[in-house]
Amino acid sequence: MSAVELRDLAVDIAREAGELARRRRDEGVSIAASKSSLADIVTEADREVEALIRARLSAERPDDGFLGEESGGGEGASGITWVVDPIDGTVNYASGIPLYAVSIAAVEGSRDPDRWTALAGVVQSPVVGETFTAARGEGAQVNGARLRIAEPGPAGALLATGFGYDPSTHAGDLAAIGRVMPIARDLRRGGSAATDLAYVAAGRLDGYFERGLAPWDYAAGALLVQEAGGVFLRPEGPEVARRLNLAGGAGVVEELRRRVLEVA
Ligand code: LIP
Repeated sequence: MSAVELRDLAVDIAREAGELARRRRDEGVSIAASKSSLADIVTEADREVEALIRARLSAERPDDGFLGEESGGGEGASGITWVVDPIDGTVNYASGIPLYAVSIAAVEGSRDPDRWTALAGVVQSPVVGETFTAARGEGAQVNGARLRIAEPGPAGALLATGFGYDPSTHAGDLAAIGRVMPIARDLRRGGSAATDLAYVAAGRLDGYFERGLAPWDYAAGALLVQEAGGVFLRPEGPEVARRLNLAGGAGVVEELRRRVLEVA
């Protein structure tokens, strides 16, 4: 199956999954559990949507591997692994904020984000009605329109970031924001990494930085950014557990890297 065919399969599944998520939200959301901290929640819908995605992929591509936020992973025999965040922006979703996305990516070669090659990705925004798609070497689109990253204007870069669920990390993140603001026109904290990355690919944001994302948060969005002419970078640094994730044009990414990591 080609990258385009993998993309098209992911789109079909993401649209069905997005509609399920939206329907469950309208019916009322129940929090199933907290995970790494009280702030890190999972809803019954997260689990149900991931089960739908996993079942559809298993039926269509039984030999592929799976790596999902809620149900973990299974090795495949095909060399292809599906990396899935059923509802990225779970806190938004549980709170009734309509900025959440289904993120599905197909990667090959390894299950290690530093070594895999992303072939296809989709970020589905069910409430806004936008389907962001990319196939390796085929560009990136939103609802069929070609995506291209933007460069900052004279007022500075419109940037996005996020904070982890561990309150003890927030002081360091806020200090990093203080070092970044001199190059920013403004800062957004949307609450969905996959959506932030899709917006960088669409030129709506000039750059994005956030520590400590999970592979399913960025697997699809990173490919969108790259196929839209941008850079997605996870520089090695001292905080291995909270690896920095950067996206944008090359100049913005380098400036963010220097300022967040405090390197010359
Ligand atoms: C979320 C990310 C967000 C980040 C949150 C969380 P989840 O993913 O999309 O950018 O700031 O801490 O990781 O948990 O909603 O799938």
